[in-house]
Amino acid sequence: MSSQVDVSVQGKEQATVERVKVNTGVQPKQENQSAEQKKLEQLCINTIRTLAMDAVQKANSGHPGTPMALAPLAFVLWDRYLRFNPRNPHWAGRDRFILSNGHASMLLYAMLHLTGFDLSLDEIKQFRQWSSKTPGHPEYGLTPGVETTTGPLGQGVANSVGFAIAQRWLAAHLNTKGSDLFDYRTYAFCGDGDLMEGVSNEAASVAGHLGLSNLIWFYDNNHITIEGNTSLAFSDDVATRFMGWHWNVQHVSDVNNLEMLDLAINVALKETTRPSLIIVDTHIGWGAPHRQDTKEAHGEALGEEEVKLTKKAYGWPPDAQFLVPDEVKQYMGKAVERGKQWESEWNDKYQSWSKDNSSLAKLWQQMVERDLPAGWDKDIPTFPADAKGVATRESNSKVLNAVAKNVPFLMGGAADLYPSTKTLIDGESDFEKNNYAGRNFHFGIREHTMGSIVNGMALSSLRPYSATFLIFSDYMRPPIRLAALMDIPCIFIFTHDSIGLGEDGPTHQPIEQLVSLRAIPRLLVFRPADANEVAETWRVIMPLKKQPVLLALTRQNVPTFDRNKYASAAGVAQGAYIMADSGGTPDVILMGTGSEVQLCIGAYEKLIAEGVKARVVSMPCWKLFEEQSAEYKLKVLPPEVRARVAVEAGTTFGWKEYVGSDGAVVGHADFGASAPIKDLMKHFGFSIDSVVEKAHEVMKAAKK
Ligand SMILES: Cc1ncc(C[n+]2csc(CCOP(=O)(O)OP(=O)(O)O)c2C)c(N)n1
Repeated sequence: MSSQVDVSVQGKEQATVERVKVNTGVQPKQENQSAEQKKLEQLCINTIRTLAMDAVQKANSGHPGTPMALAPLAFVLWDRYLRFNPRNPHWAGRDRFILSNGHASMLLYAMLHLTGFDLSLDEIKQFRQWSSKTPGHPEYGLTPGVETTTGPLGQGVANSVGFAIAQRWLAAHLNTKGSDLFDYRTYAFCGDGDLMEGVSNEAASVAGHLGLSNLIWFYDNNHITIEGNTSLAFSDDVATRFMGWHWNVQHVSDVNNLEMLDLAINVALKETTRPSLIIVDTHIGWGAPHRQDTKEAHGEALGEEEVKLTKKAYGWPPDAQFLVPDEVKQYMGKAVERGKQWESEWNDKYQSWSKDNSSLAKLWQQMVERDLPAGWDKDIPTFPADAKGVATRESNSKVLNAVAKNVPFLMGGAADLYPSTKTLIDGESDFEKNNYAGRNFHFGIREHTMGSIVNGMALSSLRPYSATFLIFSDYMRPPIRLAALMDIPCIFIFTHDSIGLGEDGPTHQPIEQLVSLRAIPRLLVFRPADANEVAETWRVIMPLKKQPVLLALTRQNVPTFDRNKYASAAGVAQGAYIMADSGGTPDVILMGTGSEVQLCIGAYEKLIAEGVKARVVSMPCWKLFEEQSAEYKLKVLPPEVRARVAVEAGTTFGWKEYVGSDGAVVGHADFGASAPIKDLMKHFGFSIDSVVEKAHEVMKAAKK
């Protein structure tokens, strides 16, 4: 057999073909397999296929065609290469496998079941049903062996870059001379949809730039998406794209040729400077007489008759359902012993490594447990009162650095904006191709993939942050939402958090972003009012093990409040707290967040001078406030006080919840404008006097 991988990508330009051709010098591993072994492998592959067909048919919902097509690839990879321990899906030394085309979830569930993960055949029979471990798309934390939640196309492969970055970082810090504990690889399957999405393009560009040779993507090149043939909307030369991003590209022209798959994987494993893409030609719905190569095979159950005909074509008993032949059970079940052995060898290595490197071992344990080193917060500053104040992006920089000093696994970067977001870790090096130990990341102007990469890093025990302007959270919303869905502790930092950013104008001024981000379930959105609220925010967020957080910070200075006069900023821990109060039942409550708390305080001082009983509630994090006891909430916002004013330089949407039908909101529900901040605030009505005026209005209305 030739040792040259076929790389003629769909007859595209000769140049492409020539450039991709590789003389591998590698012989297919399994060339001399016995006919019996080949038969057994085919039986395993058909079991994967039929389980997927049966599960989708039973649910009458799901995607049968892609698992049927990719079964040989999944089999070869999991049987011959992937290192994992089904009895301990969290084993740190395992390779990571990501199914980015998450709609093909039955492929993953079949693999997990057959290789002995805690996923029973009953769970397979409950595919897509209430409370099963086999949901429509793979969900991290729900199904053992699922490394990340996939389904929104492109996310999985983008996460995989974060996984690969994390491995490189861990290796740089934890591998010692003679010890390669952290040497795992990350494999991802993806389809046309994944590779059409922008986020995967950004991710591939990052991976190629960083030379992540520990990363291997398999592209399911089946020419079919939901609407029909890919020619409807897609004519890219994928190989050339990836070569342009400095990837090693190979092409296997038949997924059913296990030896060619084997060869291509071998070549990818030998690559030392580039990530690998293996383009694999497949036929969706493989073997189904009326459904193969059709769009219907993508997302419709085959139908009972077609299932039977397909099984017949496979040489399978047509009426058997969810059949796992004993030989398959036995053969694929060997993964359990293999995995135990791998892990036990790894554990032995770990024991001797940890004896010689106790401080590294301690650090690693902290990362795994998401614990923080003792004294992690000892350098967080307290900021003295200062009327001129400081922008919260600036105070955040100081606090971030104070925390980073004591938490070595806190790391991150910006999308080409660190001089503005102030998120560089001082004195630390850049994470680059020739320095995988760096803690400062340069994600380039790629916000979407920055979020997805950060998710992948968090899923790999690091504590990552990202940074850009709040307006560009719109470019990052999908990974932020997925971080919340997965319960992973990412830190999404956003600065320039309102029209207060000034002259850059309405394209850069967030209006509806804050409230729309607050609407994401489980995500904690913080908008601290001053430097000390920033400090307290970090005290709250760092110990969180399962919750992503988002910080909205100002470009402009805000006063540092005198905490002898006003309540301690430690109230941030309750999400909202009484910051100023004239005593007794208030006539009016003024509430706000971030840069507008100063307007509430200014108005409060004026109102109490007039003899009004007033209260200011700083509300840096709505969701945290909602989590407090009913008693606390009633204390902060007593229902009998109906005269309430909320102040926030953003849309008014959402504040009714807190001000009630008698209250008023000083906000701005339309787009901003390009002008100096002073003029914007004046024209849009953000002033102490306008808050005082609104306070009088609501007090009057509440008396009626
Ligand atoms: C971001 C995103 N957009 C749209 C969808 C809906 N969707 C699910 S699968 C799919 C088609 C994917 O085609 P392909 O990757 O070729 O998968 P195959 O048909 O080969 O299984 C689409 C549009 C999605 N899941 N995610």
